[in-house]
Amino acid sequence: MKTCFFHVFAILTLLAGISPASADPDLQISEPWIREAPPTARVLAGYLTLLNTGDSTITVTAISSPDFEGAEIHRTVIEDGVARMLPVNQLEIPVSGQLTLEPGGLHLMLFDPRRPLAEGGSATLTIHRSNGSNLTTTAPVIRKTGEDHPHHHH
Ligand SMILES: [Cu+2]
Repeated sequence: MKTCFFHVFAILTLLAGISPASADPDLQISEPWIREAPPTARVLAGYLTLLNTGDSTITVTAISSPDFEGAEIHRTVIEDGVARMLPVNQLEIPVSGQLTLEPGGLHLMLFDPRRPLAEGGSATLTIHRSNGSNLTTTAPVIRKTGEDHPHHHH
């Protein structure tokens, strides 16, 4: 049943004619990206920044992707020195505010890619608002090493 649901969802998305980067007058997406993972990885992490350019608070109820079997918004918290991830049910972006999903904080967990995703590729992300409108963006897959230890070239 789960597979069926996602199939129907993917078809509906296609029927709706949503282009890779649809527009929303109140919500802007910047710097979407997905961290490259080994080909056998069943979970990838995605990041982006959401900017509210409208005149009322924006509530994001979910972020999904037709390129994955499932997606969840998580928050990383440190408890007793151990990093844990907690599911986040919704995101609120205040007027003129922005919210960034980034390594070590809020992030998108993307489960079971439907096709190989390596650096140079990309996946579609769909942002679902509480007012029923959806916004899609294309997130490139980027290879990055340790989150806190960027590569230095000498
Ligand atoms: Cu997570």
